[in-house]
Amino acid sequence: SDTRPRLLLTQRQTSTVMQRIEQDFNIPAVPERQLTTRELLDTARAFQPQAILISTGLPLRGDDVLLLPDSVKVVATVSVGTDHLDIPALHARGIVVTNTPDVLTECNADMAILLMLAAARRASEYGALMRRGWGRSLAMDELLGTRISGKRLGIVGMGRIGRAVAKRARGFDMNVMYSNRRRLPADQEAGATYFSTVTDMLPHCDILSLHMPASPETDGMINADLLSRLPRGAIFINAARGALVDEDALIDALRSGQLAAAGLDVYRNEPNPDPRFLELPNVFLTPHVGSATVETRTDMGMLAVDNVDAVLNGRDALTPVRA
Ligand code: 8YV
Repeated sequence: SDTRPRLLLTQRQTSTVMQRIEQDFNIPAVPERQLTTRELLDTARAFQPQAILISTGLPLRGDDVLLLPDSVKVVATVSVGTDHLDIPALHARGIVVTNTPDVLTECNADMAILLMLAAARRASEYGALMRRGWGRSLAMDELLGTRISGKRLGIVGMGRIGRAVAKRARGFDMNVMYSNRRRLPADQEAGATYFSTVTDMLPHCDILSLHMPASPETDGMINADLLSRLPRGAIFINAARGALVDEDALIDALRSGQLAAAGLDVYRNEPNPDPRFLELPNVFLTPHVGSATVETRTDMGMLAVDNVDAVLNGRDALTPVRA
């Protein structure tokens, strides 16, 4: 009989990660698409896994946690964000929870810069024009974007990703500011100026970019009041979490010209974002792909499996999520 530890996969991983998993673990059939919460619980009850590999888009909260079988020792999420999981409930059941910090920092920061450039330089509109048939030279003053260099970027949340964005933005000769619960030591500020509140920073931002986790406290924090404090014609970037934003307020600000443009990788309702976003010409939209490179998704999967391996062998997890 198979003595390898039982691992429940909730979706396929990159080929490098799959090779390792198929060699080292006993796994049920690999799902075609990401499982739903219900399917995860049904499979777990039948398969009695010691470990579960999960990711964003598969919520495991509240009473669902109570329905996990006692066999489960570790839930490893292939993500840095943990807002899809009920951490206290998992800990109360004695389950170790791990995430994948650091390995996706660079790719997520790249995504924020991609969104910023695309929004400022009207990438959606140019793309749409090319597909319609360009046909005639653009006038000297037609469909002009906004210069990035020299502009003021406000970063909300100066963790690992915020700092990586600040570093990149400095390379574009931007003036970088940040707001964070606490001021960072000078050598970690990446040349950015500190504001103790988002509210105080907003009037100084040509571009605003979010880099904090979603939580009950930050839900909808970017609301109509805050958006109205930005200079008129500012640009809004979100490669963090849709739940940080009041999307009605965001759509109003984009329609009224309070915001000139937005670059969004995340939405409140994934994978079916508010259809009103699609009607706005001045938004550049991507489908939650900040970490979606071969290298980073492989690093994330490997780190998740390293965590499972550590816990099932009685060692400390490498990157545990603490209470
Ligand atoms: C997703 C992310 O996890 O790490 C995060 O928090 O949002 C992304 O990297 C990734 O799409 C896999 O779920």
